Amino acid sequence: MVAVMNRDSSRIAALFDLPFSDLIHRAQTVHRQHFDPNTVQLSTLLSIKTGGCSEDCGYCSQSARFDTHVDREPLLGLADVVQAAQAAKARGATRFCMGAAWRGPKDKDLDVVVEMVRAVKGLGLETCVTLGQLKDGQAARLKAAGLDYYNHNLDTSREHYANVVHTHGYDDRLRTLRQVRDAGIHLCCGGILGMGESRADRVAFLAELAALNPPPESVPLNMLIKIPGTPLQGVPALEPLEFVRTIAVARIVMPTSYVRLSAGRQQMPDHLQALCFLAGANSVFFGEQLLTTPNPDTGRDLELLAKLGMHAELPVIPAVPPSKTAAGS
Ligand code: SAM
Ligand code: DTB
Ligand code: SF4
Repeated sequence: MVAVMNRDSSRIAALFDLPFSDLIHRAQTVHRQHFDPNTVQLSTLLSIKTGGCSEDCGYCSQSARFDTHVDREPLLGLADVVQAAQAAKARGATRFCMGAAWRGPKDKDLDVVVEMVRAVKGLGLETCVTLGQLKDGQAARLKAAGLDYYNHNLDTSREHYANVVHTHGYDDRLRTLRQVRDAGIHLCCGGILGMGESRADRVAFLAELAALNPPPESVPLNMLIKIPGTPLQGVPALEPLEFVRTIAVARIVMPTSYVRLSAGRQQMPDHLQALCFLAGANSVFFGEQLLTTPNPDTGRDLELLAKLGMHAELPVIPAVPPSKTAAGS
């Protein structure tokens, strides 16, 4: 079935077709209008509940339906989470993202996560969670606890999603995104490239993200990590320059969003990561582990940033209101 192209999709397809240098120039120009091009935002991930997930997402190590290297573990305790968040802050991360392998949280699980969000926020870090589909009222509870971002990816085009996931659908994803927005939480929403999708799927995927109105504040773009035991373990690798092109087009169509160069950096040489930054990526996951797979050592990352003359984004210090005596005397 050929997807119908609307005006936005045609514009996005035309960007993909540009000569590489022209595309990168356009992306750089847009990037510099909205961001310091030499600053990268650092987020650290922690898997707070690993494995045993009921869903069948064909890329995921954590589905109970596939025989992978990942075993099921219980929800972490508050003290372990606080310790990991403190360590992330000490290394220079400004956001702490907690991920759970759930179709969605039960209310009793959410009670625990709410305490985690409150505690991490209390350390002066931005907070993010990715817990799957939400039920009515759950987003408001997370917002009240101090949640800044909710990560929930569309992952690919609507059409290709149905080839990769069968236990829930694209409209379920969109419903959770709406609940998150309605609760006043920032959206972190992106996807995975290299899942055997066509360029038309990548065009449709970016069109969906850009149409979220406003687009997600944070857009993680992951290169598929091929997990032995999953249905996508043998999918042909995406051409790296096509990955860079996708980042550049994302930057152009979502000019004020942070675009995160996400999973897959461990497998990328420095010069490919540099091209991704040149294309407009301005955020990474920082820390030696993603959820169930390795990420580059923090030492290697700091060296790479130094080689490129780039630096980590500093925490946003909340403004202190003037005291009554200072203002009044
Ligand atoms: N269960 C929740 C959900 O599905 O939204 C949260 C966790 S899920 C692991 C979060 C995201 O990680 C997925 O949407 C996908 O984009 C990314 N991801 C998972 N496995 C991956 C892999 N093997 N390679 C690249 N990205 C992956
Ligand atoms: C996102 O888009 N990428 C992160 C985060 N959101 C939760 C997860 C990447 C997972 C990579 C595979 C793993 O470590 O299991
Ligand atoms: Fe993995 Fe999330 Fe899908 Fe569960 S819902 S299988 S954790 S991607």
